[in-house]
Amino acid sequence: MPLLDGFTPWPEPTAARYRAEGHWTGTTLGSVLRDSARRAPAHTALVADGRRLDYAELDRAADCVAAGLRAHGLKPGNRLLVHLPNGLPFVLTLFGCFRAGVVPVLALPAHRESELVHLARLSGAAACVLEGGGPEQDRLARTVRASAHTVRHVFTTGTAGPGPFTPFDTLVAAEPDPGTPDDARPQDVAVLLLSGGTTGLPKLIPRTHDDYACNLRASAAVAGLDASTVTLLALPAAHNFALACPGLLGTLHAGGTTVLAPAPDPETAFDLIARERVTTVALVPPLVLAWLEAAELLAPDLSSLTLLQAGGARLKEETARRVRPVLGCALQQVYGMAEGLLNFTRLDDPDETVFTTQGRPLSDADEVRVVGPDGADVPDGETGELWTRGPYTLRGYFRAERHNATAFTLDGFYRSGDLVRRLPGGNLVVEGRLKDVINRGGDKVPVEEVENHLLAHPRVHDVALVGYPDPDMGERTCAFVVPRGEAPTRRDLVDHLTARGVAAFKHPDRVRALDSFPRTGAGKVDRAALVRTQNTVVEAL
Ligand code: OOB
Repeated sequence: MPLLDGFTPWPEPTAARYRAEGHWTGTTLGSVLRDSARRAPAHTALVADGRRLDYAELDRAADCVAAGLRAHGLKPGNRLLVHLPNGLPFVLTLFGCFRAGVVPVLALPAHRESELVHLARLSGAAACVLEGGGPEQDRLARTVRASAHTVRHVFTTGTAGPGPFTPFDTLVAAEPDPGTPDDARPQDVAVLLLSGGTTGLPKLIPRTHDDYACNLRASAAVAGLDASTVTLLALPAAHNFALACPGLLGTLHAGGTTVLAPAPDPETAFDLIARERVTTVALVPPLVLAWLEAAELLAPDLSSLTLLQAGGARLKEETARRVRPVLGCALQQVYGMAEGLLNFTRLDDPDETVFTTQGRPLSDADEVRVVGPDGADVPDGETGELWTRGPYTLRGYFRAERHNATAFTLDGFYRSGDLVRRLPGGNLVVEGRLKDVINRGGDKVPVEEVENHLLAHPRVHDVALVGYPDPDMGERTCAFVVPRGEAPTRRDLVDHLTARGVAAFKHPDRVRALDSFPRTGAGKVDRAALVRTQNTVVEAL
């Protein structure tokens, strides 16, 4: 029996096959760390916030946090909203949850109260862990607590003065009962990830212990990780790519060392790479570009670096070709989604494959269909929508019955909304998307959500948010506005979104006023025509 209502399990015969074929091994994520700690207790597991923790220390700290969560009345299956930057509290919270059977809901650091309130309500969070220590963080914590009635505890990190929140340190200081078994089962939901790929407000993606363990194990293998690996976590650890593809969890599984970067900028990262002899890092394409530019200028010591993974948005071939000459390491393209399916180019692939494709599925149990508008498979080489199912791909979003009815086929394929081309060797090329999401350099901007916020502005009569091509980011956003009276400026709209607590990456890069929108024959806003207008404007500038 699944512990969580609102979670769609795999059909039992499919689950039995995944177990029989060894994709699901009956492990929990808490034991991934315990196993590595048993193998090499004194090996450095984590470098974070100026501290170094070996595996034994991290393992014990995870037990303390699990005990702390239990002591605060959190029960297996309860949800804990986590909004933390890359740092020790994030890792401790995560493993405390895995061991106590509490389900972390991983908000991104860029999220603000609009997103956090939505996530707290949607998940029915019993508690939150938020960053503390400043008036801005305090305000955020108060808003989240006040707007979600299920929230019983708010834990805050940092050194805030006396207030209505429980210091995170009380969790770390809890004394675990020796021999307390983990409260999690392999088939239970281990974590709720955020979808970047759906229309409307973010959806929650349940990932089970078995499925996520399969994800991180296979990712660690395909990226060639072992105990000598030193991974730099430059992207937010709360994002699937940095968390488990292979990222933090894959490195812990391999018995390597993870270095948490407080920020992904080249200067911060280059220092850490040289100091910690980092071997592996994952980046989104705009960061790959920024690193290439900075490396040419600064000539940093990157001699330890062997692998750069790039994913989250389409990497341009010209950029891909510069990686080895400039950074001196191999490139691996990763095309993944929080919903599950991961594609990687392989370390022994020919250069052409690595430069021009987004790789092929991770597992031989991944089923990928590329289909036309009629739902029939298109031949290799032709573009169609990617549908997928497999041992680590969800069968339904959490508590989203209506959306699930259209997001999945009756036989359980997830309709990704991505337009891809499959080459004869099985590698995929991402060509575009059907879904209403703008991919701003790896940050996913949900069009409908932002439009709804903008419509609430008193001088916005109608609005359409469209993406336009950008050489660095892939795409940026332009809000076309039909004004009510005097047209609002970009600053007006950015202030409006900031006041509503909307993450900054969702703020429009440009604002254009129009008298009316071009319409399609069916009367819908003709977004394609708007994109063309935008391109004309860009050229005219
Ligand atoms: C990763 O995950 P999400 O959930 O933030 O976004 C998924 C979407 C995909 O459906 C696709 O539209 C796009 O991001 N995407 C790519 C891509 N990788 C992701 N588009 C083109 N080329 C790529 N290499 O973004 C994610 C999750 C795990 C690993 C890597 C990325």
